[in-house]
Amino acid sequence: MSQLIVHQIPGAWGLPSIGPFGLKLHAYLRLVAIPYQTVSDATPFKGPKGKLPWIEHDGQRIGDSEFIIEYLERRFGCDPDAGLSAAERAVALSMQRLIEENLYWTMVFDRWMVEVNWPITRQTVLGQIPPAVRLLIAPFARRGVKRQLEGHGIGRHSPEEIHAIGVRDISAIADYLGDKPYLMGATATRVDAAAYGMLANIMLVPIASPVKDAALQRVNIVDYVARMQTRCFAAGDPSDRAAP
Ligand SMILES: N[C@@H](CCC(=O)N[C@@H](CS)C(=O)NCC(=O)O)C(=O)O
Repeated sequence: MSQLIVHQIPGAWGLPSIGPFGLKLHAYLRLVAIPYQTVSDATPFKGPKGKLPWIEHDGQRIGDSEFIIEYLERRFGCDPDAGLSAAERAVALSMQRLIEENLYWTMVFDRWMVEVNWPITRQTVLGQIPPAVRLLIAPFARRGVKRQLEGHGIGRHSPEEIHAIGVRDISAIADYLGDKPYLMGATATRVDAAAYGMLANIMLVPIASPVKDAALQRVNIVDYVARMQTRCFAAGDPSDRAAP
């Protein structure tokens, strides 16, 4: 079996990927102990969906973190959600959608549209692109993201409204987590990989945001992110191990 290669947004700020879906995949792969290697791509365009992350494995190229995880579960027989009931799976999926389809866009807004954050995003998220080219294409990339935000709908709101939306999502995550170690109870499941990938990319990065401030004020979320970090990364780098 060939090595699993993950194409991702590069790591920075102490995170192995500063893309929430790439970091989710790192977390998932470590939860299920599948060895992998990463390649940081300067742009998302090479991937089968034109987005990052995507993987190469056994001659196949698969895009989208969810489709990648479904492939891995079929291919490697892993299933961190095996202990969940159908009703619990439904709740986990709803929570994941809140995180990936709503909270995500508030993070994109803060990184790309908030003036004080833009130079940091340009320097780091586009950091693989040679500086002279980066300065030329950065405004086009930024305009593309603005169009995505408007297409989603969230970009039509004021900054205050967008931040209120993000803060509500953070509250919902914190209230649902309560005093459980992981979102669905005692064990980490798929949704925790998604939640960690997003929350770490909001809370542990030098991007100013009221959404980040709200998350940092919820002690259970701060502890949860630290718990996931230890759970997933304390054992070292699985790319050092041989492929199964
Ligand atoms: N549903 C996708 C979302 C991936 C995604 O939105 N990736 C972003 C980076 S975090 C991307 O590649 N954006 C570039 C673009 O949209 O042009 C997944 O789960 O992988």
